[in-house]
Amino acid sequence: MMNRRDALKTLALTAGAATLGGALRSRDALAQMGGTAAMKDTAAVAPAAAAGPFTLPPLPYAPEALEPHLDARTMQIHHDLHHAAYVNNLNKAVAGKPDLEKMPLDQMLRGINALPENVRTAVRNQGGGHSNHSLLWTSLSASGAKEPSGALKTAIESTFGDFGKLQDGLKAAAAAVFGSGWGWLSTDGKGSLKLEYTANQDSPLMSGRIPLLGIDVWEHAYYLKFQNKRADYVAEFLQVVDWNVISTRFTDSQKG
Ligand code: MN3
Repeated sequence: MMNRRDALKTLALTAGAATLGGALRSRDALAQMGGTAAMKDTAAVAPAAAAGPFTLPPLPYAPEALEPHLDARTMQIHHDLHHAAYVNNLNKAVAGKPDLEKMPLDQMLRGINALPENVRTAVRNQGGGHSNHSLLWTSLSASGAKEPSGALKTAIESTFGDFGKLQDGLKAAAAAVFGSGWGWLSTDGKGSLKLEYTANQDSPLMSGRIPLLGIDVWEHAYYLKFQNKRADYVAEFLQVVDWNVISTRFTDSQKG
């Protein structure tokens, strides 16, 4: 499975392919990201797809793959409608701004405060939404590693005591969000770990950190199945995190 760094590289490559048409770029990006023919078809008919450098990555599994923990209908709506809207609106925000059309998303979010004022809020919300959700789908798997390994396991033990305490911390970070936002495990890229939360679609990238795992606690992420029981949703979410992916992200984050 592709990790986030690869996904964002793909986005950067896609953004750089400025001479190709929007549809072709979109198809190329999906092919690079390993989407199946069925996934490409689904993405190709995503509602009101705006031409532009950014494309909706396919869900890396079927919408029902994470049942009974996360329900198929929520996964489908969350990916096909909510994430698609962030991508489309980000494309609209950067349209006609060549510097931004070519800029990798990570770079845009790290430098959010240096962006022109007339696009800053749109990139913050829509670019943050695209980045956060792209990381989200690839963090989950029905059959992934149930516990961290390698350097991440060691860092969790020295920072939090043990994996159970980290999970308690993630639940607390997710519970601490008032309104819409995300709970995070993040790193500084030098081996340290931190639990944090952000409002709306803000990313740890915006404060110079690297997100390893984000829990989306917008109501659209859980309301159909869990209604107001956010803590129940977070507990189920944590059952389908692929800790192999998160462990790899942590190792990669220290490679500069
Ligand atoms: Mn969401």
